[in-house]
Amino acid sequence: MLHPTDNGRRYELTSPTAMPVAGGFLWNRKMMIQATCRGYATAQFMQPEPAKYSHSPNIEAKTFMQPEQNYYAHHPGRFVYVKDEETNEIFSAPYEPVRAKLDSFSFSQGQSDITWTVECLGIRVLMRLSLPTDDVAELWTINVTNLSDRERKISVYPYFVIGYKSWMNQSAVYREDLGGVVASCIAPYQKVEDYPKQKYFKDKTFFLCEKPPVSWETRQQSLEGEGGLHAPSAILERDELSGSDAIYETPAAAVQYRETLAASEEREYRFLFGPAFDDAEIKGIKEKYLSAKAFETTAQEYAAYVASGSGVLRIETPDKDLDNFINNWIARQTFYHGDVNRLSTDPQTRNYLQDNMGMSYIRPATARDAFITALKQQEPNGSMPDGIILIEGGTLKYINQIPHTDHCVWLPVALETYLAETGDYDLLKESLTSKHGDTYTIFDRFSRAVDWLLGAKDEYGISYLAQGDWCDPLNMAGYKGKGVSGWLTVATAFAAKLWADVCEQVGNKEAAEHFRAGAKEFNDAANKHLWEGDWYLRGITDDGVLFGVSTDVEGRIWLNPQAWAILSGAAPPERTAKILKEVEEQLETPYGAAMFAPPYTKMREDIGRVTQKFPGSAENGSVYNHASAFYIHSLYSIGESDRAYRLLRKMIPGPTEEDYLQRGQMPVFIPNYYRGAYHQYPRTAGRSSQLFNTGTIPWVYRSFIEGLCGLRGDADGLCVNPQLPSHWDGIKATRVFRGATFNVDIQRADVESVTVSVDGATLPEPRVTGIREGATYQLSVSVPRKSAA
Ligand code: CEZ
Repeated sequence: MLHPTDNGRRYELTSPTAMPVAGGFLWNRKMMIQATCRGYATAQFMQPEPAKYSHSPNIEAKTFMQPEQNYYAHHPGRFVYVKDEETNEIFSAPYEPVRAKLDSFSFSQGQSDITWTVECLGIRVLMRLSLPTDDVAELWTINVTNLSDRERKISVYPYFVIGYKSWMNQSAVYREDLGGVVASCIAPYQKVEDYPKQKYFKDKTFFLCEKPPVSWETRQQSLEGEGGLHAPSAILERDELSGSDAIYETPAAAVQYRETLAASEEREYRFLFGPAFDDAEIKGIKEKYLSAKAFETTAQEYAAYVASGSGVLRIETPDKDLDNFINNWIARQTFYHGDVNRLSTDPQTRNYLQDNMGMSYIRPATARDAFITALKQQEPNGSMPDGIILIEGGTLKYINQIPHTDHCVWLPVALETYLAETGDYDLLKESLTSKHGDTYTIFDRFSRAVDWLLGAKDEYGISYLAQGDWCDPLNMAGYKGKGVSGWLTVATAFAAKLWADVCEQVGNKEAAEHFRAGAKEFNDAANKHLWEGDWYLRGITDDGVLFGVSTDVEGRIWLNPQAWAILSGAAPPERTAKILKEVEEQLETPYGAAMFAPPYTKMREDIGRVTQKFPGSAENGSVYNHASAFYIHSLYSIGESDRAYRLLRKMIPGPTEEDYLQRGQMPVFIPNYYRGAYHQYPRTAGRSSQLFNTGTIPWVYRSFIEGLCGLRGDADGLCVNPQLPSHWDGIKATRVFRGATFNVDIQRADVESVTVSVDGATLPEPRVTGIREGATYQLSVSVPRKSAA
């Protein structure tokens, strides 16, 4: 049903019904498309705000990408109907809208393309989607082959959804001169001040055909008729499509090719689908891309673009499915986040910094620029805004209009990874004038951010929560200005500790002491006021009610305060032991650790929106992978290798069929959550959100690099401290680090502590220094037979 091909570089699903919403995604510098196995697609491009060219049949809300996206008959999709002209039977590729019983089916996600191959009625249809690197257009190749041993007369009808473009003005025509359907609209607006911006919108949707069709249909209703999308009247009841225009009617792009195919004969078609401003742009796109040759070179260029983000780690472990994910998919997802910032022009500050933390492994120069871009927007009081504006004249939207108190935390956190990877301490010396006109060095800006955190506390020394911290919808526990966050208190301590380490490293002892003292104060306050029974509580409301405590029937124990209390050093060993036990008992499920449990079942007005989400979905007690990844990182930080690995492995779907079916997702990305509520709703527990936008990914990558493989940089070397799960005897890894390549062979041996030899010579300590760019090193690493844990 689901298996890797091409050495794990592709994953193939051979049923359209077993995991009906499973899909994959492609992106380039200007667009993103998420496509499902059954043929639905959600595409967005930047102009510069995210926009669509293939719409649903009614007005769509503008919002962030949704988890557990629902699909329905008229959902945007890319389909090919095939009609047997002799029997009038039809089917559609890849599966929707006809849902005919297919003889074979394959949906295959590759690194830089997605293909669907289906066979039905003795005809094979192969659909292949690829993107250019820098333009907004879908490149489709469709091959139709006669598999029977006789001549066949068929009609082939690609049908690409354009949908409801505008209530002001929409239409579509077939343009002989351009060779395809062109739909036009005026994107709706009401404010006069929007006109100057919108007049340059790419309001046209084109569907261009390399080969002229015999007929076409641009009116959605006429295609569908009374038969419905699964049995369209225009196809079943007519020899040819009607060729009608859509005049203030919902547009569609459907064309017909009538073919007589000898046995085994094949036809190949190429199409371009996308948005444009005007005819000239459409003509330009057509000339640039619509030919066999151009498709080929574009695919090569795009493959090279994706490969440019292939990261720094290859592994060979006893778990081949894990290797596939790490070697082929995790860097790809990291690169997507860092290169296009989730297709947002004002990413949340914490997302922006963490996505760029991931970029430290992919393209460190981009991460470096991100610190500069973010810090140029630092407030005069040292705090960070809720979002980082990436375009001239951009504004803070949606969640970024709601005050959160945690954004400064992510500066030292992301910097730690960047410095470990690059050793670029010079960054801190640069002087930066912010958009508010103040000038400080980057070092000072970090200090100011951490000082702001250290100051944002109540009389007990606990951090204020305002309308949310890392948890966006935790919006009503602190909105009156009194409520505090247990997590942020230890997160502040951790941030201060990380920053103190950097201060120390650059020789600023005074600052190091100052921030260490700050970290200690917050840790002490946490231990004094936030430890309640056997774990750290989540917060205290505006009215002084403790939550995330043993007396809570819902939301009793939250993962984040535990993970960060371990990271910050707040938790002494005996408390850590209790935490580990409680997390395992109360939060762990077969799909990972829940963000808290039990989920809320009704609104708590002193906690907020999070309690209104469906129990076990998103922040309301799902296996929210981002939170789980923090916990895993904390486990590696204290040598809890087995626990860490167990949870890490659970983040990747599979490899058993049962697990794939339950999650409903291919192992080509990590989603933002799997459903929790394992005890309340076992039927849906583990189900993937299918949303590949998530801060999880850099943390997981980091856990593999620094934790499992233990190959982490410091100011001038590579430290080696692998933490293999105890049931593994050894692994091999290839680590690219500061321009050098390390082929690492890690084996258990009779050693007391980790021992490293480089090119045959044993090192005095497990740390490689004097690394030469361009060099290749053979590292032999011996680890003790029993892990320290
Ligand atoms: O957004 C994420 C944020 O992008 O939620 C995380 C937060 O740390 C990330 O920065 C945890 O709250 O507003 C909502 O209720 C949404 O659910 C967002 O909180 C959530 C969505 O998953 C975004 O895709």
